[in-house]
Amino acid sequence: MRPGTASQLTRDGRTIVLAHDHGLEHGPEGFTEVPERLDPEQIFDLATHDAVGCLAVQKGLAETYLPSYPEVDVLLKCNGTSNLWSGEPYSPQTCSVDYAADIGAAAIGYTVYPGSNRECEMVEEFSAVQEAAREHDLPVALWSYARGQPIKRTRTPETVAYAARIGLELGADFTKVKYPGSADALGHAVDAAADANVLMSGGSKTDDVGFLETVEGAIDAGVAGLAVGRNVWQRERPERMLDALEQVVYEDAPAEVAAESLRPVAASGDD
Ligand code: FBP
Repeated sequence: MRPGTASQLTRDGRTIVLAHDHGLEHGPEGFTEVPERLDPEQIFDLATHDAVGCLAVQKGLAETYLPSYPEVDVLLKCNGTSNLWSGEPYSPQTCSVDYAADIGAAAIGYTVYPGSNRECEMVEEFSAVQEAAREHDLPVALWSYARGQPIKRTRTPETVAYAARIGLELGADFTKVKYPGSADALGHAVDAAADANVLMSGGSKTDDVGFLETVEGAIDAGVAGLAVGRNVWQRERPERMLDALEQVVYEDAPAEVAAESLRPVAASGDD
């Protein structure tokens, strides 16, 4: 990481990346319970919430919708794969950094699958992207997800800590890792990443308070924030979850206090 670059996306050292590359990564199935969110305008509207440090999307969404939302900071995912692909994990580049900068990206995102038989290609491709991002003074977030034929278990504390360390070694400003199952294990990953910022991946939608408790534990463990998708936009009232996350991530509020934001306010009839 380059000292100072990460601060372009953080508030007092923390951030929430609203992840919405799922249309490519997971396909329409991810929208079954919230079909209205297939409309990217709903997501760009959501990304104007104060809690959101930036919105992670692929270039198609950025090209189409960013011109109408100049107030949204877009983290452009420069590679990606569909769920239809069933080979050894690999994520081909979908956008150059020059093009991302041209269309107004505020940051660059890239996935590497450490442990995949195609890791060498991905690391080489990421290295070129990271250096190009430096030329444009854009922060870089690495999605570092260990998976592939040699990886038996993708979320052990050691595997996730290794994934976090790889972000520091490859020069990412933020390294997004999967939740390794406990705050202690996440703390181990934070230690392994040293001065590089670790972001916790949100994962599939869970219950409200349970998710906020996990986030509280992650903040206590030293992560710089979250990159979260489904646990926000798959909810009926995603802005309420962002209200709650804002308190936990930026204000160190306990989960049970922040969870009050998820309750309907009877007096205003806002339910
Ligand atoms: P979620 O918070 O919904 O888990 O999103 C985080 C994310 O990294 C997305 O950016 C990406 O589309 C997805 O998870 C990939 O997850 P996986 O490869 O495990 O399906």
